[in-house]
Amino acid sequence: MPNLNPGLLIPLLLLGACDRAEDATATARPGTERQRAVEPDVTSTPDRVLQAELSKPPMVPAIAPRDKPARVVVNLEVTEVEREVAPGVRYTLWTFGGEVPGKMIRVRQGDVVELHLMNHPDSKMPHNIDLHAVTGPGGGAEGTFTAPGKQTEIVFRAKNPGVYVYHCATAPVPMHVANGMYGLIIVEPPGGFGWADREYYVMQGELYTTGKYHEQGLQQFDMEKGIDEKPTYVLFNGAEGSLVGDRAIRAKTGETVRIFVGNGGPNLTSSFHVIGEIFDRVWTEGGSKVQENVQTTLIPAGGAAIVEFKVEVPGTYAIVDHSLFRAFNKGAVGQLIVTGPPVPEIYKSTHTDKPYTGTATTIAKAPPAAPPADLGKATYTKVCAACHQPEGQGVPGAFPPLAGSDYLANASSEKLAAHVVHGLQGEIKVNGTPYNGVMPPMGFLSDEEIAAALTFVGTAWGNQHVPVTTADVAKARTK
Ligand code: HEC
Ligand SMILES: [Cu+2]
Repeated sequence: MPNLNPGLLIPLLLLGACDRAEDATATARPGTERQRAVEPDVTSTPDRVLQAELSKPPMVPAIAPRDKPARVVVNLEVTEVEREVAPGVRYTLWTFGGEVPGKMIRVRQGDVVELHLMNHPDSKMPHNIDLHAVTGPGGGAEGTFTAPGKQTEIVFRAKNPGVYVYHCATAPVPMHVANGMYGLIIVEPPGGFGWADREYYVMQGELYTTGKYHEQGLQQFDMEKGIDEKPTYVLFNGAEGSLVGDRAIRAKTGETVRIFVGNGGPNLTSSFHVIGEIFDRVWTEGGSKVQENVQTTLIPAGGAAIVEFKVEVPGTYAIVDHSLFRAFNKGAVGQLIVTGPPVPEIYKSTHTDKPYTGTATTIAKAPPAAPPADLGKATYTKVCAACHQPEGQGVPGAFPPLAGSDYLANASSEKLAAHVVHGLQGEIKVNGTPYNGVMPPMGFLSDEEIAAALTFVGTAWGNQHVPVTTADVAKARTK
């Protein structure tokens, strides 16, 4: 067949236009519409259906040279797993593919990506995926809201080349991201990024734990520290030491190293730096422009970059966030170990290699924000509706309804307040249907906000609960 690229693209653009016009009038979910519209193109190239090989960090999937787009099938499983995140410190991470950052996806510009998101039956929470490489509503999040034990599918065309963050976008979104739900997808430009001897995958992210830095044992997520943007840990690849010693990334002198660096955030911007190296080339912000001779590159939360450099002098190079307290006191250190003969014409020294040790830090608390006018409804809309839905109707199998809930009707005001302050988990029944999810503690809300939200919920949608008072909330806080 002659060069397929333009031929393939034109009908697709037309289909894309029809698709949008249809969406404006139809009530069907956009994900389904998009998928149907893209289909004819892909079935016309059945010989080019490929199964994507995803890689565990710090490895990067290889990509075979290809002159035509293909349909690439990506299977990504979400699991919630307890892991060691620092020596003696455990945390329940929410993961894409069992890894933090999530398994890396690599496709080519123009490929049609068929992404299946599977949520493991043991998960407690629903999850979804927003890929920044997607052109479409929510980056795919709307089409991939997946309850535990379910799977969903989206199909998208990878239109723009570069390296892109993907992340969970299920409410409360920053909590899902802080728990580890972020990763990178590479959309390879037609000519690739050029030759490199080694490619690695490094991603920064924050952890917010109720305990202090290095407090031992299983730690819980601390919403308040998240809101204050004061992480307990700032980490590369999900755990302190995940790129150190035996697990450091490696190269030999004379080789070119390319690192795809992402920042999951959810809050901080990374000042990414390799101590003792200069980035020969940086694809700033993961885009198409190459900057040269860079010491430190900024990587925003939800952003990425590609850094590339030739290693010339043997030794151990620390990879840091140059906001240095994060490196020395919160875990943001990795290592690149370069082996080879000494190169005295570039650098001469007696080699010393000192470990980094951290010390505990105390985190200041931010003052609470001023309350808005219609407090009950505003709080519900801002905090509760993400899970319980705007009309209190809930999500089957995931979030119980509040509208017409017999559980709510029969619970005392103090009990309801306690659920919001301390969270709620373990099986409960609402109108005869069992639910076994996790409502996170929301004690970061003020007594006034909690009382107003519960009073709103207790009297909206035909509910007839007595008002919940700030005294009820204050009492619940002491328990
Ligand atoms: C992150 C999602 C999430 C958010 C946000 C959330 N809830 Fe819940 N809520 C749940 C889950 C899950 C359950 C069921 C817990 C279980 O199975 O034990 C629940 C249960 C409840 C119940 C008892 C069950 C029922 O249907 O009557 C009430 C009342 C409730 N939530 C009120 C609220 C209020 C008020 C807010 C806002 C201040 C809120 N929730 C915010 C997830 C959430
Ligand atoms: Cu999630």
